Amino acid sequence: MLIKKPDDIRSSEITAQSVYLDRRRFIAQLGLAGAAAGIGLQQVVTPPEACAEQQIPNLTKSPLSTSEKVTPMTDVTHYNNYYEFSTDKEGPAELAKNFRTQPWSVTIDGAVAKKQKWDIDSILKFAPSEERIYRHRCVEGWSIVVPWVGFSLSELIKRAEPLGKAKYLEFTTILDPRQMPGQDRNVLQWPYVEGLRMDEAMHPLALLCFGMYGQTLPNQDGAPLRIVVPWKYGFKSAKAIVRIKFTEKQPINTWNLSAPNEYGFYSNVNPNVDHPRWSQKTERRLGEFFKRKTLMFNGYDQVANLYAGMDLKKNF
Ligand SMILES: Nc1nc2c(c(=O)[nH]1)N[C@H]1C(S)=C(S)[C@@H](COP(=O)(O)O)O[C@H]1N2
Ligand SMILES: [Mo]
Repeated sequence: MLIKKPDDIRSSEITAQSVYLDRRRFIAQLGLAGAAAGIGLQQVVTPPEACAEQQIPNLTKSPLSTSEKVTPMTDVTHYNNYYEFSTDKEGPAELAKNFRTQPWSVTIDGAVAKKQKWDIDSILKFAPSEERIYRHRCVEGWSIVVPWVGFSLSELIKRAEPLGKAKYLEFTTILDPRQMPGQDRNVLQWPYVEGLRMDEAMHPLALLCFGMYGQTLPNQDGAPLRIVVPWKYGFKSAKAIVRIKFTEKQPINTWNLSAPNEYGFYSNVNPNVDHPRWSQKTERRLGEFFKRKTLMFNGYDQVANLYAGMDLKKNF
């Protein structure tokens, strides 16, 4: 079967994950043995593709960070949703290894004062790089805590000079089936598209992201540029963005197009609104055994006022 809906993936792959983690621990123990024998731990546990990432200098720490325990980097980089490469969680790490992220530019168009194309390097200079440790919850019921690197998306939006009629932002991922084997399959409609309402996108928590764990983003996590919207389900956080269009009408996001009764436009994390095929009341942190309660807005209560007066059961 080609189309893997989250419930096909859920229990089976979460099991696979715990097996995988056990394997990592086993390798780590080998590493300790290696250290005793004079071989550095890093040498033993660092996967070869990690070499491609570069350290990001002058990081400032963000007051928006959670103090919760950060998920180990190897888990975050080897348990991915990135259907352009694979529908398997372990697939993107390997299949995205040679993905080209240079040169890279982002087209800014739609309802803006001036349509333009920005080179990635110029975008990274818009504001100082911050480390933001966020909870991140997938609609499938797993979650992670990641030290992302980036700055507020609002820094880009103000430079784009949106017109008064711009009410939404539409984010488009690169379309390049020669590099992205998943785009030859009809699991989703390509390219991947996501959207935010202007006030959501302007909220300081909405992150324009180009790194994690102090380094540039690994390809499988959305290099060279993605968004991270921590109070929404993970699929709202589009990877490898090449276009940001300012629109008057609400964009049609890819997962909504694929299954409108299951994935809405807003997709705020909400334990009180079940997915039609499973409960959203609890989640499992990667690397942990016991499930924990899922919090409204993923615990980011400061966004609640964006939805004042809205029925979040209808606008799921
Ligand atoms: N372009 C693109 N962006 C995407 C996806 C995808 O398949 N393609 N998957 C989404 C989903 S379902 C999740 S949970 C997060 C996972 O991000 P991570 O792999 O960095 O943890 O990316 C989101 N962004
Ligand atoms: Mo997800």
